[in-house]
Amino acid sequence: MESRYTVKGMTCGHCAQAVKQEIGKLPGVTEVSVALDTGTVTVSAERAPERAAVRTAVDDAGYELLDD
Ligand SMILES: [Cu+2]
Repeated sequence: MESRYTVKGMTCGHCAQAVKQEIGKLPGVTEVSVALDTGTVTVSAERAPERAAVRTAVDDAGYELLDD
């Protein structure tokens, strides 16, 4: 299944890569894609990761998960 999040502060491919890498470490996540223009992060996973875990991953990458 897919979940979408909005992340603040990503400006380039390196930012996107950092976020992809951290979220990609979460259990069950199979794919992470980033749309830089909107800050939208789409996560494919066997089951949706806990929002708190996604928040921590985004924090670890150095960015901020926005509440929708
Ligand atoms: Cu960047």
